[in-house]
Amino acid sequence: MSPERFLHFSRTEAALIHHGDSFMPQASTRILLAALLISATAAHSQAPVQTNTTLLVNIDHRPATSLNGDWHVIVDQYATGLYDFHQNLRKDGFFMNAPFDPSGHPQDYNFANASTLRVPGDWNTQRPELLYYEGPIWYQRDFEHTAKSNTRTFLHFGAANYRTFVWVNTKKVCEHEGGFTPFDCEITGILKNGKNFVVLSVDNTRLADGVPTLQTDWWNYGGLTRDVSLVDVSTQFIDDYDLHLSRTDHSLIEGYVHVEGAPSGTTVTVSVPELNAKTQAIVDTNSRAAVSLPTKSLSLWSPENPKLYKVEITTAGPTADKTEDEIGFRTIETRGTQILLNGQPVFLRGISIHAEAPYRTGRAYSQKDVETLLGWAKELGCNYVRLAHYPHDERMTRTADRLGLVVWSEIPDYWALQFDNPAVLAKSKQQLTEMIRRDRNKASIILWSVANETPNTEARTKYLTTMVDLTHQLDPTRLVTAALLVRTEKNPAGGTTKIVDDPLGQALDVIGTNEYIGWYEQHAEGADTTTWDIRYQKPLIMSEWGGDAKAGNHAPAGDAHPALWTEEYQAEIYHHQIAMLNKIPQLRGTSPWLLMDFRSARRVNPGLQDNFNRKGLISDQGVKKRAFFILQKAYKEKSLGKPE
Ligand code: GCB
Repeated sequence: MSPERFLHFSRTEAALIHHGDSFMPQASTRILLAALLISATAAHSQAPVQTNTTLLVNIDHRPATSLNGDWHVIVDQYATGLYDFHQNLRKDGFFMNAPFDPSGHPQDYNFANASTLRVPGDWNTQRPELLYYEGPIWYQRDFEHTAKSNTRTFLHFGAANYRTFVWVNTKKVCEHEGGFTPFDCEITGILKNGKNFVVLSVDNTRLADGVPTLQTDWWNYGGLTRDVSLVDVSTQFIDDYDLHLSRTDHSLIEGYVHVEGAPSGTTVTVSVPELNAKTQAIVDTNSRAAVSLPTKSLSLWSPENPKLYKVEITTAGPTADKTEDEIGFRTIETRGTQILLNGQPVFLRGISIHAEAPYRTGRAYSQKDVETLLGWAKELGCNYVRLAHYPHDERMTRTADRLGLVVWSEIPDYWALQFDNPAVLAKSKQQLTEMIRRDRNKASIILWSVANETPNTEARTKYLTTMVDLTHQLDPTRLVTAALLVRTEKNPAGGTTKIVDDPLGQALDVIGTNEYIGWYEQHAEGADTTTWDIRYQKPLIMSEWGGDAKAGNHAPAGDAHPALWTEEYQAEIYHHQIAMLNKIPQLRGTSPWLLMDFRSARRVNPGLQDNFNRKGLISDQGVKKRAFFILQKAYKEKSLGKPE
């Protein structure tokens, strides 16, 4: 594929940023994400693309008008909606949504007559001809609006993969890069009473300088993959807060509330009615109030007791705002090689999960998808899930909160990013910031992961150490991890030694390592003669291990050496791995690869893979493979791993 193709929308976008006619600067004065990015921009010539300046949190508890449903779409492989025949930016692009007049000027598009796609939902699994599509698709829909005084209105996107450009009533309102995190566009100034319309273009073209980059082992599902809504807030509104338990005092809730647009001196009230606890705090010149809320008889959140409290946050004054959340309170920290949840050592019995929809395939987005996936994790005996390799739908972390599953949440710093490219670093920082901002009040999340299987180079280590530092800075209450590659050497006993000494480990609180003994290397029995040399005295999570099996593909009964791809061979891998893992003293968790088969363009072996990675313990059609029951037994009997 030519580099031209990858640049397709980079150019478009660069042009759009300077397209004065249709670009409306954000009204918001808050420079949350921008602050990070501006510093990156100042230092480096290549400007990152993020232009949003605010991001509402707790969106699922706010009164909102859903814009889910059928949207008109135009598949625009040549970006004709933006460029004329000489590749000049069009003034009459599709964003104008001009009505089609058969007797008027010839026009190559007509949204009113265009076919539709469902939102939320990737486009690939909605139409057979879009399964492999990578490029821009235009979306359009009308919506009604009634102006209210003292109100600001935002268009909120749960996620859109990968780059999105948004116009309302022909004015460009925002753009966003990153396929798995939420973003807002403020549209207050351009809304009309009555009928309005939104036109947007989503482009899932893979980019060499994207996050993730060109290679991934998952399907590049494009489109408006999560909820879209219209949210009204008052002119001063609670856009962000962090309420968590103090590590040193398990009866004290602390944190902050940020009130966008609030002058210094504005009062914020935080209360937990069930605990009869209430406090007031005053916002400073940064519109932020430090919160300290003592409680009595607080019941700590844990997998055994996933207690959530209703928390009310209100502001005073003429433009008062109010929001309610359900929050669990717990602490997470490390002590030597232990992970302490609420001060107690814990072993994480986990499974890795992709956001692949069970049964129908495609990107998971619904409550049903989430409950099926997490329901299976519970059935397996898990107290932990690794949500790979990007932030999942917010329903996932909400439901994990409710079900009592601790979560490893990750940004797609996956494989070989352009680690020496500052513009890429800015994109990673942006996605990390958006992930933490959305989910920082979820008790389930204990680990932020900054990367998966990255090459051990100086540039990589510098880049990811910067990411770890930023994570600690944004959220000092949680642990930071990454899934590292390990080195292999022959050992004197004739087996292999796995050496964990990736320099990135120095920066991490918890070491994650992936290994595929029995699949990409050695036979399953190789695990019996493998020893581990871990050069960090920190907790270790075996964040991936496993192998492929096609559900229903069985070895002959009594076969002592089942062939690869059979359920029996996958089961062998699990047997031998479990025995090996139990010999690693500092092992504090595992999340084998993975719960359910998922679509991947790299997996093209006919009859076995057919564009699916088959390392699931469950097939994409919900069929449990033999290895599921082996892991289930180990987890239920607690015969895998020790908390201390
Ligand atoms: C890995 C990757 C994961 C792949 C998996 C595999 O190490 O982290 O994304 O899907 O291996 O199946 O090869």
